[in-house]
Amino acid sequence: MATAARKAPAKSKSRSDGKSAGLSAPKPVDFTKQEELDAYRRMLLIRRFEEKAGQLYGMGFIGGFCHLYIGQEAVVTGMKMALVDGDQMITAYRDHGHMLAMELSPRGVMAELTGRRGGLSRGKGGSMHMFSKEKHFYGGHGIVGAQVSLGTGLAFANRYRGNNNVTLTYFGDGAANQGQVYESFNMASLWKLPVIYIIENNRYAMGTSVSRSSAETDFSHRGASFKIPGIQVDGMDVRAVKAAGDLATEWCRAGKGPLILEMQTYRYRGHSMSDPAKYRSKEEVQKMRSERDPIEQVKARLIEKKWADEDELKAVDKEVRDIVADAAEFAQNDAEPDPSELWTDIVL
Ligand SMILES: Cc1ncc(C[n+]2csc(CCOP(=O)(O)OP(=O)(O)O)c2C)c(N)n1
Ligand SMILES: [Mg+2]
Repeated sequence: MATAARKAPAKSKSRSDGKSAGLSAPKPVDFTKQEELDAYRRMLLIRRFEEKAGQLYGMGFIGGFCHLYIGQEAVVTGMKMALVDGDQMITAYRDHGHMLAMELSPRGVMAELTGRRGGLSRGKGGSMHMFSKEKHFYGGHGIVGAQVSLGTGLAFANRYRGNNNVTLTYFGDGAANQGQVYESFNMASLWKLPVIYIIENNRYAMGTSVSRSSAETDFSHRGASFKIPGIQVDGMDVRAVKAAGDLATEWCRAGKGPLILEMQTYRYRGHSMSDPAKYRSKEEVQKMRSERDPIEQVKARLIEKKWADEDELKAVDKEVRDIVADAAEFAQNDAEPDPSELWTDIVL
């Protein structure tokens, strides 16, 4: 055997992670009082909405699949705070929080969950299939990883049109092992597309933990073969997410191409409503809830800085609960789609 073949392979000098591109996770931005209150209200709306969706599911008003976003609220909230009008978002099936973050109507989302005609897809799409071109929200996708190619296509259209908008393409730690993700990475990097790949690492894909399913568990490195830099972000701290969002949107708008943000987060509920979550301990969930909860973190800062007292925060909660109660009322009483709708919106 030739000697050269026995030599240890030379270490690659050019790692394409965030560090080699001069990137590292930015420090959490200091929020103003208004930003803290805004983040608190937005995250609370998602939390209360999802709690209500869980209840309606239990009561039989919602059928089929329903994946709740409770615990992950800081991710969509912080990222939304970094967007400008016209920026787009696309995600998977754990999507109600993304819709509310993009300001789709709570009534429209809830009525879609209950399959009523006032729903955003006129009651025919359900939890995983809602869209709003007006609000630049492109779904809601049930096929794991499929939205990554679509999000890359949206970014391609933005680049082609030269409109300077960016596309947030969300996917999970499980989806990060899908082949089409890497085909998309290749094209996005080659053509310097303005897309931010946001990997919501909530530590599980259905019942499989990241350590059991992924050879590389640092998801910020997943773009290395395609020269896409990435950074890891504390996805439970809305300020850290906003700081990363600012960095990433500036990066894309400067024409530097795609970027990966690994959001380290956690889902409190099971994978879907039918998951008894036996693959993890109650203590693990309880620890995250009590020590890292994204909403409690903001609340604690607001109180510590004397920017709001308990009564003011209760009033925000009441306002949010009223919005959710109204949406639930509507979603339970609105009519079901007319049977003639069976023959509309069908691609033949
Ligand atoms: C192509 C495909 N394979 C498998 C499934 C079944 N499935 C639905 S969700 C899921 C796990 C995905 O986990 P992750 O990407 O981490 O997202 P999370 O649910 O944690 O948000 C799987 C395997 C699917 N919907 N589509
Ligand atoms: Mg996951």
